[in-house]
Amino acid sequence: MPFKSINDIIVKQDFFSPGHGLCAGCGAAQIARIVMKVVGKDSIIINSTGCLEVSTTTYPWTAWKVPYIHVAFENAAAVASGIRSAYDALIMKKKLNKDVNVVVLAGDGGTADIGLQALSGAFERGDRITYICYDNEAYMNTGIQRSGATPYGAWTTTSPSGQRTFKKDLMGIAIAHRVKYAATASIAYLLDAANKVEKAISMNGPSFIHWLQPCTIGWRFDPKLTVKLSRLAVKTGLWPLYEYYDGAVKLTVQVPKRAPVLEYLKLQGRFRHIINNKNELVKIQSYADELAAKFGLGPVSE
Ligand SMILES: Cc1ncc(C[n+]2csc(CCOP(=O)(O)OP(=O)(O)O)c2C)c(N)n1
Ligand SMILES: [Mg+2]
Repeated sequence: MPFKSINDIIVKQDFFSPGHGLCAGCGAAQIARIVMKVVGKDSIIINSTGCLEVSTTTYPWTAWKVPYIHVAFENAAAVASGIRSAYDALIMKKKLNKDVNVVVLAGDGGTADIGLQALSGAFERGDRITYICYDNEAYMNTGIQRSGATPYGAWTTTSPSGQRTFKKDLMGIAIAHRVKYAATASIAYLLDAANKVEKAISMNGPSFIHWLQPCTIGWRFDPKLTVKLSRLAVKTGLWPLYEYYDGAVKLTVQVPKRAPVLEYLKLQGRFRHIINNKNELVKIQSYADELAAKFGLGPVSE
């Protein structure tokens, strides 16, 4: 049953507890909380190395109230596939009578770059796992190095004059594998996001969610702006909210009037060097316009 209101989600039990060390305003904490509310207690979480892992599992504490496995940077999807097979075998042999949700939470570095081949293998085999990439657009845990998901123009410690390439299209890669379900998500649109997680875990095959996660430290913004930035990413067209199911792509949140990309960029220190550079702004605006045309968003209104 889809969630009808935010309250339907909020009242659900928490399986990600608040006693963790993630930064104030960290979008990953909000993603983890919502994911855990939706997937519930009969779930196994597979988490590759990254901010979410180091900040929620410091011995002897853990923020996870369900079985959780920390895996190496490159093999989250492969471990999930193994766990899925083990459960399938136990259920088939009637040694277990209850199914579990096998859910990966992995960063953009762990997904777009180093874990991509394991993910491709799981998608190709059709393994029944849900893979959620929380995308803070850099290798944040090790000190803000660029990843394949870093957006054009963004400063990181390894793109000091601004990233020269556009974000890797992870959704396109998932869809090219003909996964059962793929969707983008935003913490500013919780109902949309929660319903996408619910759909993802109900699939009889691989599902993928690409979730934008503002990072106060790496993007250089005031922690109170996390949700506002998440919303602006959608409103500018830089982060269209859509889903892929049964061979078709569908926009799930319409944006009749788009905000100019500058509205989003100017709130983040990582773009400070380009907000007065017309050429760079035109490039980023054109990229948003391209996405808007592809997904059917409205025109920019100043
Ligand atoms: C094979 C390997 N290379 C490098 C590292 C060091 N390392 C640990 S976490 C991390 C960055 C993770 O980036 P991402 O997946 O985007 O997650 P985030 O920290 O941004 O949440 C790196 C480079 C590692 N653990 N293993
Ligand atoms: Mg990252």
